[in-house]
Amino acid sequence: MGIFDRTLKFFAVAASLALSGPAFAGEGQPSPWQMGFQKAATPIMEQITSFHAYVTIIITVIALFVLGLLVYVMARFNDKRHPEPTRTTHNTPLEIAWTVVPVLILVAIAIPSFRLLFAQYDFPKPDLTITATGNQWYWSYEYPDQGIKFDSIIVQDADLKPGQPRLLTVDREVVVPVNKNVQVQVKSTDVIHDWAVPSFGIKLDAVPGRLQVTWFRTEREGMFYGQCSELCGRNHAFMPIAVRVVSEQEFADWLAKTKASASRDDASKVATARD
Ligand SMILES: [Cu+2]
Repeated sequence: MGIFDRTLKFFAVAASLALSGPAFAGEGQPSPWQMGFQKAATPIMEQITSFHAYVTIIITVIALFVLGLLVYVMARFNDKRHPEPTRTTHNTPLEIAWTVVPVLILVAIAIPSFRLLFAQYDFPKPDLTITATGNQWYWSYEYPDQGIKFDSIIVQDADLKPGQPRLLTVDREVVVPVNKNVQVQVKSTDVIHDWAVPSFGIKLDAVPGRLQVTWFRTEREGMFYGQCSELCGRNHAFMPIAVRVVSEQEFADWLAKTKASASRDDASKVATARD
């Protein structure tokens, strides 16, 4: 196959992947050759996705327009076709147009942009509060109102069960109920980490000595994965975030089970301490 054929094939594959982006995008996790965002699991992420599409259209139209102007100028006003340079220095209508049109474009971008920003920071009354604390190199979680506290550690490749995604699976997942406002308080014990779950539209730095707050409300049950998104040292790539969204009943069951096992853990710790 010649280089031309190969290039053509590459672009054909790239174009078909780009067009089928949403079909490829994983549910709660990235998928091979994914081009777009992960499927939105919260209203905020839906808003982010549509704002992204809207701005991409504007950018594309502007880029094509400028490209068209350049090609036109090169063809029309080159030395051969236009040997005598024009002496034009001012054109008032044109100058007004190229000032006003960009202003209008910026306003058209600013309005939905601010609407999205305000929606992200418009914290609803939380139904559940959890604390995510970044450590080198794992996350620990706390449900302060339920008295639950645990570390969430990556599962090594050799220990993965069928269906568990590599580099994303943890031993203890965050469990939250569906259709509830979950407030997440993000902290760090050492360096700056970042608690990010793409399908929720969340990415928030965990800064030592500072309490950061965000929230989400998922519309579907399922597993949703994220990763630490601030380079934090040697094992930065190995501290995934796994959130399991379940029904209210399953959440109540999980709470009861976790509380019971936590008190058992405490008892065994006391026993070990005595030995
Ligand atoms: Cu990190």
